Amino acid sequence: MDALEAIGLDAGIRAELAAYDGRPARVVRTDRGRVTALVSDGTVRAGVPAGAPTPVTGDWVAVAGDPPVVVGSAERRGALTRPRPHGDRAEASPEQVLAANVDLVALVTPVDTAPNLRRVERGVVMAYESGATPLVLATKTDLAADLAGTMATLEEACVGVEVLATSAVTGAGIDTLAAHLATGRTAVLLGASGVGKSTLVNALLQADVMATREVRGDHKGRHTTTHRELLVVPGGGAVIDTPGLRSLTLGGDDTGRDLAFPDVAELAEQCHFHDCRHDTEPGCAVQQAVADGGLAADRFEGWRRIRAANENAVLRADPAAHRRESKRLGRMYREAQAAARYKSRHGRR
Ligand SMILES: Nc1nc2c(ncn2[C@@H]2O[C@H](COP(=O)(O)OP(=O)(O)OP(=O)(O)O)[C@@H](O)[C@H]2O)c(=O)[nH]1
Ligand SMILES: [Mg+2]
Ligand SMILES: [Zn+2]
Repeated sequence: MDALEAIGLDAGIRAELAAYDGRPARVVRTDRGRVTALVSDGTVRAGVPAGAPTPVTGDWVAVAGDPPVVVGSAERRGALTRPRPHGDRAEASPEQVLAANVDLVALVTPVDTAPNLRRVERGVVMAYESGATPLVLATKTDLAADLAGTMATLEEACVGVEVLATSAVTGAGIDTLAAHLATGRTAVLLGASGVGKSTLVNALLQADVMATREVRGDHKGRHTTTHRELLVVPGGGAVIDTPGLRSLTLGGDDTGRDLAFPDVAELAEQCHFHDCRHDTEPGCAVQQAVADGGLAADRFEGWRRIRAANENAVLRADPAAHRRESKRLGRMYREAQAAARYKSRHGRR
């Protein structure tokens, strides 16, 4: 099989790229206006013409010329994005694309300590927002004190999402992960620094390709991986290693949330008010389910956190909404002040 077909090049992408006078290539990494890309018989470094948008890791492009230049790119079939950080608004787009054309977004979660469920939930929402399938990759299972218990906790926190137990030390789960990619699919690994992303990549590749953190030595707070990079898996498919993300920022879209919380979304359909916020509204099916144990209180708390994160994202992206919200809070504050003054004047009742 053609090397590019093994990582997902199909007739559709070929046809799109054929419109440009060049050959198909897949971007493995980018730096300062240049890309490193895989072609059918190796790797090229190609320049990006001034003014053209820089492709991202995972993009399908056409390259031509000597020295090679990117002459066109295929429409993205989904992309993992995050809102640009504050103060980084000089860029035209409010979103930063982390990886393009990914089929699986793997939330890498070490189980040597209790997993951070709120973080995993955010990751699942982010994965759904990208249009890809989420996958929770539990790592370091060889160090887990109570593996069965931790896996059960993760599965409860990720309704409808596959949770795969892996260890680079024992090799557990690596074949299963490879099998997910063998059909030419691409996975991107997301997770905090030190969770074992690069170690997992090396296990998949059966070679020490990515540098991993030394066991000894003080690497506190330092990221071992500093670039996003796409790597070809020997049995087919590709994996994108990423630098640890300190926090996962959501884009404000409720679709991802509803896909990640199908249980809450289904209950919400039974609420008396169609725009119920499940706070104190009468006839709220979600609150009812929490009260009678049908919905775990912690799961509902996870949902609320996602809603809050989404609402924040919307406010950040929309200055007018931000001003409206500030005004609303200001009004609430003044009303509370007035009520307090009234109370102090007329005594508590
Ligand atoms: N015992 C054990 N240790 C592991 C496993 N996977 C990774 N580690 C160790 O965890 C540490 C961090 O691994 P990395 O692969 O460098 O972590 P990373 O997620 O790539 O980190 P960044 O590149 O900084 O984002 C290393 O010391 C690894 O040896 C595992 O399955 N079992
Ligand atoms: Mg790494
Ligand atoms: Zn409700």
